[in-house]
Amino acid sequence: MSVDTRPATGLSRRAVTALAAFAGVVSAAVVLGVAEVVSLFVGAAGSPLFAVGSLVIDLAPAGVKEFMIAVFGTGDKAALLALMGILIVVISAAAGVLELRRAPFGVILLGIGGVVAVVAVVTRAGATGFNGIAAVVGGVTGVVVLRLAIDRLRLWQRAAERSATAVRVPGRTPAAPQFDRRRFLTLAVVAGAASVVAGTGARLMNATSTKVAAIRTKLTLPKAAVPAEPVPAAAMIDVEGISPFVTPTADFYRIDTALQVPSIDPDKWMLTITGMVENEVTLSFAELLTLPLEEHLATLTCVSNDVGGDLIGNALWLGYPIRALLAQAKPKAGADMVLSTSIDGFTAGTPLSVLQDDGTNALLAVGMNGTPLPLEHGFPVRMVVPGLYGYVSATKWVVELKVTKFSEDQGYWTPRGWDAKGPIKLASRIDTPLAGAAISAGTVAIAGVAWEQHVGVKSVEVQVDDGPWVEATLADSISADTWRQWVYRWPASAGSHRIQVRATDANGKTQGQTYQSPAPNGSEGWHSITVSVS
Ligand SMILES: Nc1nc2c(c(=O)[nH]1)N[C@H]1C(S)=C(S)[C@@H](COP(=O)(O)O)O[C@H]1N2
Ligand SMILES: [Mo]
Repeated sequence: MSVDTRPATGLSRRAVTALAAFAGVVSAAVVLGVAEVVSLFVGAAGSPLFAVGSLVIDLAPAGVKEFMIAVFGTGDKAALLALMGILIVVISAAAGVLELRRAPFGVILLGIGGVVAVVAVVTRAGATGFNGIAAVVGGVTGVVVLRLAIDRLRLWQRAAERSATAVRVPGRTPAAPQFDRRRFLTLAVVAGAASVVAGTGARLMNATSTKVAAIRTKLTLPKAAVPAEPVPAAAMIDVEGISPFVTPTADFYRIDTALQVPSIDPDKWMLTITGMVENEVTLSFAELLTLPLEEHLATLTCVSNDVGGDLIGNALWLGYPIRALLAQAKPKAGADMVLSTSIDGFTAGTPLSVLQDDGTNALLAVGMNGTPLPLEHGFPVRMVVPGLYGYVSATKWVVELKVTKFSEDQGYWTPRGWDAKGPIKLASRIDTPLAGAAISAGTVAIAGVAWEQHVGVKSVEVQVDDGPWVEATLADSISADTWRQWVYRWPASAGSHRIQVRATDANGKTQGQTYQSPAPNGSEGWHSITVSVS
């Protein structure tokens, strides 16, 4: 009788190497998968795979590029990606083996890969440092997974060795190696599979938003049939620190419930007008662009804007009057609301009468400050309704207008504690000096903005400490739909001072002092700051 000396759960050196290589490949999948998923939130430009590819293209000497094109023709990009894939597998497998045999060089190798990914991402055209977060998070997660996997592999290896040398009872296998084997395999398989599945899904979504962003960049909007007048100099006050009369798009506040910005291909966009109408109307993006578009400046405000807050911006919108589309649809008697729906399910309930009013420039907007709407501001089409808070009117990525009744339908925020109707309240804000600022005695420009869209602001007053209310100088009003800038030149004396502002609207109503928080229908109260003068 011969004795079987093979360990029951033994691991040859070659098997351990292969498993370490496998762990390395899994950790690379984790890097890419996690980065892809995080890119959903920090922007598709955060996705490292294509960023590294385009970095390689940028850095490759001309000769290499020509060689690639000569050999692969129009398949050169696919060939590059395939080559990158092979390189990633080989390098990450090597990182796994290195981590097992020469730790921490495996982690260092993987880390270098992560750094290359971050550099590639942040150096791409249009990318920001923020986009780099995805590769950083991916890289760190990958390193953690590699370390854990290699540790577990070592435990498994040791347990296998122990059990191989132990005196063995026939018919019984030691349990320890199986336990460690399971721990290693579970980690590697679960991390690998989750990364591949989630990463692939995220990549598809990122590819769509990259594609839509490219379509938007190439898009040229038609000229307005009804252009806005240029803003006269008298409508603007030149004081450092005051909100610019037209808010640059990059500084425009953004509020929505979208965890991921919807990506709509304008060729596939379609608006339907449904509900209580004589004629259902459908409108494609191409059709919308052939209509006589109008340009209007309008200030948009969020109902959540607290006293002194910055959830407000003024922009030049290009779009088609919603009243004209409703006229085609012919709302039926009894309807009093238009429920607009975004592609992501958000809804807003707007009074039908406001949208039909000849004096309200409610737009189905395609342009903002001279460019197509940015993706996060509703590309390709959104609503803008002067005089109403955004939550009841300014639906971004809008795809449906349902003519209905307030008694039958409600917008997204209504069952969540906000009023069904949201007319904008009269408000004013001190932009400069900043609260808590230390300033020098002498003449100090106190300046800011005041608004009550669609009603208009008639005057603004400033009070310092318990002094009298003094009229500020107002910039000219170009329409009741935009905010007005104001300034008061204050002879500041040394000491700590409280500054307050209040506005009076075109109807003669003055802002009240009593503070009200934003819910359920918008904040109220005087904006008040304290400064110290020396
Ligand atoms: N699809 C969609 N549209 C939306 C919202 C939203 O959550 N989803 N929020 C609304 C709110 S509350 C406001 S204040 C404005 C803000 O528009 P902005 O992000 O372009 O400034 O969009 C409105 N339109
Ligand atoms: Mo809002």
